[in-house]
Amino acid sequence: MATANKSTFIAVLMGSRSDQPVVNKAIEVLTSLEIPHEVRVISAHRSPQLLDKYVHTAEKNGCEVFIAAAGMAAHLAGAIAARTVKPVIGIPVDSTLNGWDALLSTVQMPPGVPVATVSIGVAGSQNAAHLAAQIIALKDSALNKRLNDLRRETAERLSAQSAL
Ligand code: RP5
Repeated sequence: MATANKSTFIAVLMGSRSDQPVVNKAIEVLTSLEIPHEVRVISAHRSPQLLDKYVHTAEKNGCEVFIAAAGMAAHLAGAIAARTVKPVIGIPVDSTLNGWDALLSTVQMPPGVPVATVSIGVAGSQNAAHLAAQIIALKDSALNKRLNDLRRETAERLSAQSAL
């Protein structure tokens, strides 16, 4: 898994290795956009001390956005948001109840401690990476251009395929 250097990076966390197939979609997007990222498996419930240490260390080392994927009682993104004012994006993983449990656990944060929650599963995972990229692009003009190029290329490709 990729490890970021000291400059700005995105931290991608998952609550369990069983979340990895979903998280891989976010990693693919971050890699294709050439955004430095660091990937960790840390559970909010099973390894809370490690989570505490990781969030503070990552922030000190240049993490600008946290992405957190978890299933079931998905408190990972919220637990990160409780420890930092960097933007936190939550991916609800569809491991049980079609992901409804994780969606509600991730999105229903109390006022003042937001988690930007994307849709359930692989589509949400891709969007988490795109949203994180858009946040980083606020201060990175080269990345901003790559994102606009990607939107234009997608529109052109779909336009070319539009005739039935
Ligand atoms: C959550 O519980 C994890 O994010 C995972 O989605 C789910 C099940 O975890 P495992 O039992 O597969 O480790 O904390």
